[in-house]
Amino acid sequence: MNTFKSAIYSFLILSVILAGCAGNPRNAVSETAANDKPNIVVIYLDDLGYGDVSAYGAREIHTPNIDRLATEGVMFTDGHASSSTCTPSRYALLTGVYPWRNKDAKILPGTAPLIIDTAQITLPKMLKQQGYYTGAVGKWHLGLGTGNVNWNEHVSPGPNEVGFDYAYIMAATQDRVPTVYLENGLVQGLDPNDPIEVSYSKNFEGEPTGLKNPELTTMKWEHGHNNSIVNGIPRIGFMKGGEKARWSDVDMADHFLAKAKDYVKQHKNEPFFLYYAMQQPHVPRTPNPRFVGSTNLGPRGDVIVEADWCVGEFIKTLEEEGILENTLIIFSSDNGPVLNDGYYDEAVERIGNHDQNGGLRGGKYSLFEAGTRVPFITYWKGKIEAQKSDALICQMDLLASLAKLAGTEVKTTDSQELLDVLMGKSKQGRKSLVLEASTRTALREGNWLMIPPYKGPAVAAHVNIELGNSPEFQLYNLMDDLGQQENVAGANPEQLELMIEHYKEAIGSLNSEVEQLELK
Ligand code: NG6
Ligand code: CA
Repeated sequence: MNTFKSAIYSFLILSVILAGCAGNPRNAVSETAANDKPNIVVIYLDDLGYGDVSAYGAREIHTPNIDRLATEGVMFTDGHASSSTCTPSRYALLTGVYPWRNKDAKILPGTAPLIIDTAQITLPKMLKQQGYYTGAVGKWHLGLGTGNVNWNEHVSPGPNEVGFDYAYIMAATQDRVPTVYLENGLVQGLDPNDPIEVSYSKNFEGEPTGLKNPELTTMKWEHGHNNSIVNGIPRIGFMKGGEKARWSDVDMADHFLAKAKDYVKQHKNEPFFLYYAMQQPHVPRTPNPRFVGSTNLGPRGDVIVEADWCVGEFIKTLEEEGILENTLIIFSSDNGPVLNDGYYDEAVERIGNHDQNGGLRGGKYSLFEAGTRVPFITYWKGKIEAQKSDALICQMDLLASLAKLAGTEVKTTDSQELLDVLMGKSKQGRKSLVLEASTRTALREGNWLMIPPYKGPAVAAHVNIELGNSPEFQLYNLMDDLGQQENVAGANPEQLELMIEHYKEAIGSLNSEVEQLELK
């Protein structure tokens, strides 16, 4: 080959290489550089219990896809939501702030204003500042607008104003109106000639309700949930109009999955963050017909299998797009499990041998362990070594930890930087954590859990869950007694005193209900 020809060949080869790089910017950077800013996906389920996943011990429900994350990643056995209900946990996850610092961070109606301050640093905002494209798909439940939302116009502020470049959401919960999806603040499929009206105080004239028209319902309400009827399901709150925009409950999982997949495909060439907030197994449990009967537990079990399938399909997309190795997946749940949460759906009757709590006491709404200790998994193919971790960690810690991963630092009081723990490189988790249930709080320190005295029922009657209320101080040693069967406050007065002191320091004057308690 003469010099001229070989020069041409070299030029052609170089051109091919460069063209390849231009097509996929990731190829242009070294592997280490690319991994500096991996994609980050938070898969967040709604009311999934510690014992609802087969990797965590479930035998009556098979969750092979979530199990894959758990067995090939870090499976945390002491990972916590910040609260035992939805809104406060999501608030803490996205802001890195304890929910009890914000009096509005409680279960919200579908008409509530946004409770995140738009000036506040958030997980998506921080990642956006680091060059990430940020998106939310699924359940929001953090409020929208500033009050008196007009659902027929652009609804704002919302996810887009707190750091999400893209948002495809349901406003509140599957059991609350409005039963429509919003994409970047706009109700999808809305016919302007059929405007939506929403109220949480009174019904619209002539509209049927679950209370007055049980004959129109296909799912029966047990407590609450007797206002407007949509798709045969009576909901919380009243809604009129927007017929064409109303979601299909049985297609919701597929719908969110499709949006999450599209999002990945559209942003695979840049670092992206996705908050994929599934609606299962919150009520109303409406498995797609493909999943009906996939467990013997009725709809609650079936929607968990459906959610697991979604996880599998989602991972498949990352694989097909060639970005699984460059994506950190964090899987968790917003709070612990509940069986009857207001509808008759056989969750209680068909529970059989399944233990949604995985041996823990309490459940959703509770200060006992099952309220906040949830499946918590980190997975990053080729980067995270498979292991179990008993480190104490909380979803609130994602802000500071993922900031480190993204190459920055955030000033936070509550969120702790535990990136090495998330990555399975360290088992030194938190030393302490304040846990919340409604506005009640408890202190975890090492293996000790201290619950101050609270008025109120020991058991929430309808949901049949022990709330953790007692006229006495409670102290549990979780090392020997994970099931919290024995209050050892009396036997450990010094430990109790110490924890009361630390509790007061941690809570300060910020929790009004706790202030009213007479701490001995
Ligand atoms: C409760 C609802 C419950 C559920 C919960 C919120 C009644 C009687 N109960 O008020 O069904 O919607 O709020 O759940 O209405 S969470 O997971 O979003 O916190
Ligand atoms: Ca929830």
